[in-house]
Amino acid sequence: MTFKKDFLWGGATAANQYEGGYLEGGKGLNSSDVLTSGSHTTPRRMTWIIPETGETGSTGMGFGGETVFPKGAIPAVIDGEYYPSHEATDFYHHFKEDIALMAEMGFKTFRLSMNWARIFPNGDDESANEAGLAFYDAVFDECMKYKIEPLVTLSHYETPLNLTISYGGWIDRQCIDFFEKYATTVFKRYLGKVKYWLTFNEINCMEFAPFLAGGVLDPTAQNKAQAAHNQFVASAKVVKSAHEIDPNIKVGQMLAYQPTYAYSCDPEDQLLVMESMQTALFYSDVQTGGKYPAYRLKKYEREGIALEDTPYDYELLAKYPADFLSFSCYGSTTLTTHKEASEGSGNLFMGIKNPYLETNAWGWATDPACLRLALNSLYDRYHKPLWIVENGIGWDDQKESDGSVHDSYRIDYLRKNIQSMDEAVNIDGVDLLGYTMWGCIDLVSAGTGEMKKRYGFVYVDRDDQGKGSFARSKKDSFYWYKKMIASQGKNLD
Ligand code: BGP
Repeated sequence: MTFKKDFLWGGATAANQYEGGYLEGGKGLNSSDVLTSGSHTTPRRMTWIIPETGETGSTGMGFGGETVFPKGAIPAVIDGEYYPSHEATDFYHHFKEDIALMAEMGFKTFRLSMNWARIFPNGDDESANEAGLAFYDAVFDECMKYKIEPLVTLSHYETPLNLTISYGGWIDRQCIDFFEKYATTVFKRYLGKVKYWLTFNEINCMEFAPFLAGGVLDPTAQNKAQAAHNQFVASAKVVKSAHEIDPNIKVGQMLAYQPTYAYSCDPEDQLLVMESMQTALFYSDVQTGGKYPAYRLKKYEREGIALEDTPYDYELLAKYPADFLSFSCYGSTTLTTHKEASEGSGNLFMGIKNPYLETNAWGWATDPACLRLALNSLYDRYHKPLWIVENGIGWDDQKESDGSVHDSYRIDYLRKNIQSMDEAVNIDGVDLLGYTMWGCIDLVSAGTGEMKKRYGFVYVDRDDQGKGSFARSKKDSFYWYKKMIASQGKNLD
């Protein structure tokens, strides 16, 4: 079986994990700039200062580390701490080389995110920062040179830090206007260069890591609900303005989604799975489906959550849903109410170990069926075009002295996942726009801040202490992916 001619094969990245160029060209601080590194066992932290006393410290960012800011503390970059995103893997100075490597693999698309604080350094500035705009002009020109279609995320775990400090992050409705101004600025500036946009990366991350998702400092249930609502309204508003600027622009939603299994046939386990799926699907029910689902409204009623909203918000949501639904999917999650099962881990969703599946060193279960299952569930629910914008496997790759990396485990993972995607498209008839493998050039892990959790087709010489030359070298998977794209997904050998 094969994929349609215009299928968008490629790779995905995010500014906060890849770009570097910290404060260069007038960039302001954003939320990811205050994240330290961590590991599988030690959660990343975010650093703070109490301006009145000068006291500094750190707190968790979700993902196993609870967020508790002391009174008077604001997030800040602290001397002597190591922040992996500041240089990341230096796309800022390597974009020509990297895009050429992508072109060599035959990429039809390249997913990157725009660093909001590079365009509006404080988030609420009167006018945009020209040096920041010019940087992305150069990047998109390079893409055009190779006929690579950019897919641009407007906010990938980044909120200008000033919006957090001065407004409390996305809990303030003014963020809707700031975001709309940012989005319309870049829609107009890159008209004719960028057709595909995504609003918020893994918007449902608001449940687990609201600082990452929306710069929210005080993660109460009320605040998370409000911040999510504001992002939904912002998303609808930018879909509206994108279509007014050019009806050909497509603005998609981005959801973290993976199939979830019940560990046993105990009905209690089935109910647990249902509730867990509602937690994720609430975000696509609103942003792609166009309205709040009953199960979430009831939950808010039970918990005494009252949204600051207007009737016009709901008109916007219904009238301007996302044009397509994109999602990340790395494997599956297994859940149980039975206490004796052993713990597992995974992308946003913690579960238990599935005895039928293998895991990588970070405990993420790889599941050959996951893409077929995910694609079918989402297509059945929304009947909208889908796009897999993240899939891949993190591994502590070892580089040989000649620069080669023999990543047969990655090839094996991709082969099975693409096979599963093929079945969803060619057997089940799902409408799929594209596939972008996560972290196509090695970059910093979002969950742990490590470099050693690598995903790429291209190895980058950079370690967890911030050392390395940033030299790029091709892994075995580079050649495999190139062959696979050239055959339109037919040659998986
Ligand atoms: C998703 C994020 C990405 C990416 C990926 C892999 O949640 O959208 O930013 O990092 O997961 O996760 P990690 O980097 O923790 O391995």
